[in-house]
Amino acid sequence: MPHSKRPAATRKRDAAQPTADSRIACDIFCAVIDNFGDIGVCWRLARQLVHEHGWEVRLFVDDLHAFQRLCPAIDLERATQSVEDVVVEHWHEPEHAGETLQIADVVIEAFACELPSAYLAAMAQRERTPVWLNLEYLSAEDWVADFHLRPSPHPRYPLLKHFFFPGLGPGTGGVLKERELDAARAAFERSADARAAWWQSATGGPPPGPDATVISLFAYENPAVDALLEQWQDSPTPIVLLVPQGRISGALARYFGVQSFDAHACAERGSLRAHGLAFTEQRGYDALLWASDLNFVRGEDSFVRAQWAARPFVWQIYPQADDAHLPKLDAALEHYARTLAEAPRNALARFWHAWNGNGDHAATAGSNSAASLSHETSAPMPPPVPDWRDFAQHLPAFKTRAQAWAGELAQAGDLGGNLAEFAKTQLK
Ligand code: TRH
Repeated sequence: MPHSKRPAATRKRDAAQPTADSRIACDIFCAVIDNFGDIGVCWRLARQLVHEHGWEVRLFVDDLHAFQRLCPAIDLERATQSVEDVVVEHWHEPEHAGETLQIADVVIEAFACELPSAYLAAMAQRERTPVWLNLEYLSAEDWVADFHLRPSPHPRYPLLKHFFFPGLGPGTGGVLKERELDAARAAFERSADARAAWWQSATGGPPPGPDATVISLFAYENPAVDALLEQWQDSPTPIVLLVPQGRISGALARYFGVQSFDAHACAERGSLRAHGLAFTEQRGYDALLWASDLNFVRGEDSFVRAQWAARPFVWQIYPQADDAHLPKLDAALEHYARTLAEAPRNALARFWHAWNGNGDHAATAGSNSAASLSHETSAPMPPPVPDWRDFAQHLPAFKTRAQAWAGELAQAGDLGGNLAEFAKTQLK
């Protein structure tokens, strides 16, 4: 079953746990639309299928630059390379993957990217029909469980595609979680030395004292950030802000009146001390979440990692046309905030919505009088202001809930394991 012409490196299984399905060959196709989430999810899944399930994985990706940001071992010049026992193919044009015509047992098209037509035709010719999965974007909405694993016959070829839906609840594909993740977090939390080493390498100094609230900020450009920085500056207790270099860095630079706010930047104003951090290799991002008391995350993969970090978080969802993302934000809140008491639940919803620019929600919830007023007078609505004091008073409740939620989420199962199990049932 394995790909016949694999580089020898991929056939080595020293690092992998050999399992019953160790000979399954899998091709993952990833077209990078924007940012890091597409490749972030595919890279995580590829590694997991190799190292936890013993599969042979080729990852076709069309943007090696984006990939290299979270995996510095990627060589931009190489068409084919083996990294951590995953064969990485630079998918340079739609037909490229068809050249080799080595069709895998399991073919995953990520996020509805289109398979090369020659590859698709060869899939139909293969003696043993491959298992074909479309890995969808994560949504916490209820309909996801109904559509998860629905088959869809190809209109021309005798091929069946199944839709694999990640989700936060039972009956969905779950979300990615490596087997050793909880143990790695526990080890970091237990070890004062590991934490001190992390702070030294990330910020050049020791960890802050226990009275400080440590906040990581991974975000898109956001008009609400200035108001939040001002509130942190005026906070009665110290705030230490950790900002990985990226789309929000310009706002920090403007706020502190400096040229840029990239790695190694450090600035203070009032109670707020902010550090610019280097964008790390993907595994390194988890430690930032573990080192913080509160995490601002975005998109898909960091949103999931924040949940496994079992700490309070604020989600900036990937914005879509016509506010199509807002029901998804509410669906996530419904799961995550389900068992919170009314006051913290409402404060959480207000804050998340304000951070996502949704003044309507803040007005409905009665927290943003400026927004309510302009609604009545039909003047253009000012950007909603996230109310830090309103949110921060509930941090202990959010912390307790975050810990319980990580346990609940685990019940949906790990996406990599769920996907491997399903594929095996189809390969029989
Ligand atoms: O980069 P994103 O905004 O990606 C988004 C989402 O996936 C969205 O759903 C999708 O539609 C859009 O892209 C096209 O956010 P996300 O999903 O959190 O991905 C960020 C990745 O970057 C994640 O795998 C973690 C990783 N990362 C690092 O490797 N190092 C770092 O220092 C940081 C901050 C992140």
